[in-house]
Amino acid sequence: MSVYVVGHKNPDTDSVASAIAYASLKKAMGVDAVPVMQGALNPESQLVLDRYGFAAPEIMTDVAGKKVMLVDFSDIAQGPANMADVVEVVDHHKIGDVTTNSPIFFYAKPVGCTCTVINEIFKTNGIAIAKNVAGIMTAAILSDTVNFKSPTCTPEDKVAVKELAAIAGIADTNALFMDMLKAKSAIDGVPVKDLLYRDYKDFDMKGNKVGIGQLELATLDQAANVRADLMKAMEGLKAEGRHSVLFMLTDVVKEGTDLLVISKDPGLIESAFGAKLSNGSMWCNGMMSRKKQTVPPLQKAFGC
Ligand SMILES: [Mn+2]
Repeated sequence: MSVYVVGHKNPDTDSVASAIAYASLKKAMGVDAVPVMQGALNPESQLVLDRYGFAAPEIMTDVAGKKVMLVDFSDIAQGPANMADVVEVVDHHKIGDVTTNSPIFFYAKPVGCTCTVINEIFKTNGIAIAKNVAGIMTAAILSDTVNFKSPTCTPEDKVAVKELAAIAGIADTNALFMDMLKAKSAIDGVPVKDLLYRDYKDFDMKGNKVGIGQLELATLDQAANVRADLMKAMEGLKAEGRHSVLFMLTDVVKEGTDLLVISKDPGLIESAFGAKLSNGSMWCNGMMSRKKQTVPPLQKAFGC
């Protein structure tokens, strides 16, 4: 019976690369593991899979009656429907609310990327990583750590990239990152709804639903023409019953975020980040990571 390896909803490069890499590890260990994903590839992930010669994993949004291994998440809300038989978890986020009926392999570390954790598990088991698998793992770590600039990045992530890039034969990881950034930040002609959902997550903050999206850009100018439409689409999301909808326009080169805010209580959001809203947004210098720099101050402001 196949076991399905799945990353979180709205798949990013790490959740897809982790699923493929972990399935390849489990296959080498004799498990019939199949990588799947819960939605279409984003442009960055598409570039990465194309470059290293992988077809897109099958999309699976319901796992009724199936055994699943979770990579890059452990929250029920981030998983496919009917996730009742979780047999392994490998992650780098805070521990979520998934439960199991029996003891399982559950391995999470506070590093910048799930692929960094998977690299370690490969080594622990003495299993060689295929060249093309090492390629997508390298790309995933560069993506999740924003080329080592994110505060979530650890020395372990840097060492993992060194090891994996050597296996994959990648001479210039900066060039790979810039190619990914260009693919990711190309927004010309992309419908606003797609931009909004490209990297979007809902959070529960003391009973309040708070949506946070992020778009990483080479420069903020890239989003100037869609800013007003983004705000309108965020209004629509808020009207669906959310307390607040935040959208991070992150300038990867300047290392900061123009934070767009639609909220029932704008003052609360201002107090969370110690900045004033002007024209619906505020510049947060140094803000790069939703997980580490946007969610925790918000949780604190909401009294979580
Ligand atoms: Mn990740």
